[in-house]
Amino acid sequence: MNTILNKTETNEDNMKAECIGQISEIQKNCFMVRSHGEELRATLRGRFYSEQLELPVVGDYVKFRFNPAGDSVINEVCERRSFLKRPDQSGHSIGFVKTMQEQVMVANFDYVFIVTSMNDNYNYNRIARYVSMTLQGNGTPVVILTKVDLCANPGPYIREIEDLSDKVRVHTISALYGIGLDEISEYVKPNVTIAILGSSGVGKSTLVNALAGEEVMKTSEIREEDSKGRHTTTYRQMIELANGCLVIDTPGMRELGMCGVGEGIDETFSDITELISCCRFSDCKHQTEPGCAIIAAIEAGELSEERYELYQSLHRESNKAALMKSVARQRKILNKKKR
Ligand SMILES: Nc1nc2c(ncn2[C@@H]2O[C@H](COP(=O)(O)OP(=O)(O)OP(=O)(O)O)[C@@H](O)[C@H]2O)c(=O)[nH]1
Ligand SMILES: [Mg+2]
Repeated sequence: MNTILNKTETNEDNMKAECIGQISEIQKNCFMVRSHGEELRATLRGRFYSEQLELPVVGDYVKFRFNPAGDSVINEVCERRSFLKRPDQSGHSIGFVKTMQEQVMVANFDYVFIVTSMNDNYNYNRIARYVSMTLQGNGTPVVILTKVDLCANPGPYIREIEDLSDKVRVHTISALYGIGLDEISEYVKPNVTIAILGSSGVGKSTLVNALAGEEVMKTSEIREEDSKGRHTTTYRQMIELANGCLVIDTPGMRELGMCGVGEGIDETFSDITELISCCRFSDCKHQTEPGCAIIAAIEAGELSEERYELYQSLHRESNKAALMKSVARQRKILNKKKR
């Protein structure tokens, strides 16, 4: 499908040809495009800015015009088969969002490695968000519990993740000591793309280095006082491993909002959605209605109240953000009309 740069063509032919490449790195307005095994510098065509088109992200396939004498020019972003997005509140506090938009973080991955270490960083609620976002974005979530060499008893963490969702798989590793890497090698295959997400300091780049077998990413020690990372990786970067697997390393995320990921939440909590479909009334609010399968499951001890509360709170948050996004969009349209 890809019209890739043909090196036998003359420069003039190349100038006319539209090629397809994949964005491997973005720094300010400079885009690195991988095409035909080479990395090219490119900038965006003016209409991306004048028409406020969605900008490419790492992992995106783009159509570009090759320029052998300097920066190539990206004309168009191809359709994404998977993507992760989060609300971008542009500096406004959550109740006062005027310009809320969604920001796509990475695209066209197969797996999302949700990386967390088994110390203060571990947060069940955050993992549930990552899983829901991944499923919503058409990827397969894999939870990677790192630094197993420092954890005396990883069992409870593993069981908790296994109980979170039947859509997620979990592995414990120590990238530093090479423990558990065999298990995850089943994902690391040619033509597979893996996006690696998680907080700063959990060992994302150390894992990338272990997979690459050399130091391709810089790493640094976490702070002693609070075990937090130092935000060593500062931009998203796609690395091709020797076997042709693509790995996207990302900067540590501070917080993770969700917007319009209702289907992903339902997929994560498929046991709850299945129960809901068994309620006697299709508009059941699961409060006092007779024949409510949720109430019955909680009473029978088959569904914990905490799990149901988490499911509801994630939906509330996702719906609220989606509403704010639509208000912001309407406001933008009105403002345009006024001008
Ligand atoms: N003991 C132990 N330390 C690890 C392991 N993996 C990573 N570390 C250490 O954790 C620290 C942070 O690792 P990084 O790979 O830089 O973390 P990161 O997630 O990429 O952090 P950011 O780039 O800031 O988002 C480094 O000192 C690593 O050596 C592990 O499996 N065991
Ligand atoms: Mg890093």
